[in-house]
Amino acid sequence: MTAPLSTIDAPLSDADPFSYDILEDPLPFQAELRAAGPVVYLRKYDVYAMGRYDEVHAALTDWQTFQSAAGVGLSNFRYEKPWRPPSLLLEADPPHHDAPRAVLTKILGPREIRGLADAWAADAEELVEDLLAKGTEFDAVTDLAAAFPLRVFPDAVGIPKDGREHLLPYGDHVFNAFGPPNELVAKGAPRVAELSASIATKCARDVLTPDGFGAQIWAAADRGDITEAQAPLIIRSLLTAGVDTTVNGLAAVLYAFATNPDQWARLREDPALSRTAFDEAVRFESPVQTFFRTTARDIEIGGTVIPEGRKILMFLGSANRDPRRWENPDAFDLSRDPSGHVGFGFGIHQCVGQHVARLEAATILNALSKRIASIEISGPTRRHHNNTLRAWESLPVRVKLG
Ligand code: 4IA
Repeated sequence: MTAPLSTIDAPLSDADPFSYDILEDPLPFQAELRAAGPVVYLRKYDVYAMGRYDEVHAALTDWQTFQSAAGVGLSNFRYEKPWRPPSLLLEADPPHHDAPRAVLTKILGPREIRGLADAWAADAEELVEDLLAKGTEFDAVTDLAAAFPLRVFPDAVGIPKDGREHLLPYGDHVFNAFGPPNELVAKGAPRVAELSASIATKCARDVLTPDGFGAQIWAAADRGDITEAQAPLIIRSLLTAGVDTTVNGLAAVLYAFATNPDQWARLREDPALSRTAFDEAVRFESPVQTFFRTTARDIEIGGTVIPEGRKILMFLGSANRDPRRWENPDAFDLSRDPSGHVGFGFGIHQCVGQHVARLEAATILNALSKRIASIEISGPTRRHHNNTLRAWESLPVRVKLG
């Protein structure tokens, strides 16, 4: 399968972006990738890669050339059977993509979800009060970043209480499975059948509460906007894409504030900055670091021709730190306008749940900023390694009230 090197005119890299060292700290590798050129060939995986903002942004916008239906992981669905039925959103191109996307765009729209805000604010305040009642030292990952989405999002979808402990491990495996079949994937393999079966049971019409996102997806099937066969898979998308991402997005913003106390002070002065803060954290940390596209035709980029049918790895995290696009990209800075970041993707596949994620983030930040004068890291931090996510296992923090 590997093309003879003489036919590859891109700069070559022997790096493994899914190796332990690069997952632990991807930034030095990303700087090398951007320096090497607009397109680089990764010999270890026989794929192309892009690390600069302009090319990543352009490719995400050009879904006709950079298709998703062959999978957005390393595995090429033209030759390999997908490990689970492909997502009707993420792993689809127009026209198949469009009806499921239109249904979710409406259900998860900014106006449509506004009704959740008051109940979520009360939940966030209760979570913060209960936590502070126990003390001023806690783990910002388990006690906040994971606890809040798990408290509000499964209820918003309307799934039963039992089996919710499967959501994070299932997501962790799905995000690993976009990468190569390395030890991270092997570690998840023993539980795949159990976790997939559990998630599937949550997507059935009769287990969902009558008012949640899940029921609204079934109502769209009743109207004929999507088919009955599509409904459970679209609910599966919410359960796959809606938990680990927001957990790590919240962890990212909490880590950014704990290590940039001046920015926390600014947020306290102007709580309306909470939304900017979250998008800046998504730019800065890029919880979803990478995914692939597949070329639908030969395409020339910066003097390199990528042949039709090839996988190309887009480094969202690298594009979001590209100094060609961002002034002082390694600073977490609330005075910046982070819009245009590709942390939610871009173009027709751009995160359909982004308004939900922003509401979760703004809600928890508002609850915290009312009570907490400062946050600092109080012990050794630990990354969680995942082939796609830039994630945290543990962020011990100490807060001062006020
Ligand atoms: C799906 C890229 C990521 C956020 C994502 C993962 C899974 C799905 C969608 C998006 O299963 O549809």
